[in-house]
Amino acid sequence: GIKEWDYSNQNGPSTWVDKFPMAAGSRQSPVNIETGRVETDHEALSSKPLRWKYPATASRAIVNPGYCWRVDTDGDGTYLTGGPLMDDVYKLEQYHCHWGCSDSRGSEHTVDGQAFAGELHLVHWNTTKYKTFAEAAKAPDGLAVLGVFLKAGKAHEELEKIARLLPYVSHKDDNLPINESIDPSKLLPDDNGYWTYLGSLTTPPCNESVTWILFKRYIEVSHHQLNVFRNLRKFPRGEECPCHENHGVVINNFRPPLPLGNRVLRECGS
Ligand code: 1SD
Ligand code: ZN
Repeated sequence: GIKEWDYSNQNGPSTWVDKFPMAAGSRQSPVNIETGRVETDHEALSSKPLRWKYPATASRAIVNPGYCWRVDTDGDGTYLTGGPLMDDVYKLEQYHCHWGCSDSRGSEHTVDGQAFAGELHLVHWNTTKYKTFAEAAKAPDGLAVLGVFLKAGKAHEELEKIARLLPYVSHKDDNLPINESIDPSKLLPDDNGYWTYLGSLTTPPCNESVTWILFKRYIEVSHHQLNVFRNLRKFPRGEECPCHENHGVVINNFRPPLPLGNRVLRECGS
């Protein structure tokens, strides 16, 4: 199939605005983080520390939507609150990953122009103000995404559990229930210093509904683990890849940075 959007030359990020007008907005993500121009906002951000809780049983199913891998979670008992989110309580909806064709690219956000090998996103929605994920996704304060940069290095134990499941969801629309405990909190770095700004979903329809919280510290994953990600297919089982581009594997599933414009990037912690 012909796709509404993807990361190819024909339907890639520069064309998304044609079908998804929100992608042309002034609050888009990702952005480049210019560390020299970040505002240290100790008072406002650290008065309420960022806090989260994810039960080890939260990870319910692993899915291949044709453009990444995604773990759907049971939001019950999960929360993310504090920091830029103030007193609102957000629930975990899913987490997924973006990566490159090589270890030198793949993240969506960049830091002083430097890309990482990948970027993990934990997607949450505001249960204090909204009734459903869909409703929250349309609101300016509806979603909060925790971002974690991945750097090629030593193998990551918790991500290895995911890497071992990926061969079972190798094709688009494959879906596998998770019967072991995969703990999303073990995917976060040890130190919780972060950058935060107001942005959007990085995939169509690019709703401007996300409070982004990006950890300053990266986590390490092995080159082999990244290669397992790079083996996922963009097409359903049994369907021949109609394009010759990259033999139909999911790689370079990242949107390049957009202008920060008038927005303020704040930091908390080191
Ligand atoms: O790319 C994801 C997309 O897959 C979907 O999960 C969406 C939430 O509905 O979030 C975007 S992202 O902005 O977290 N990359
Ligand atoms: Zn994402």
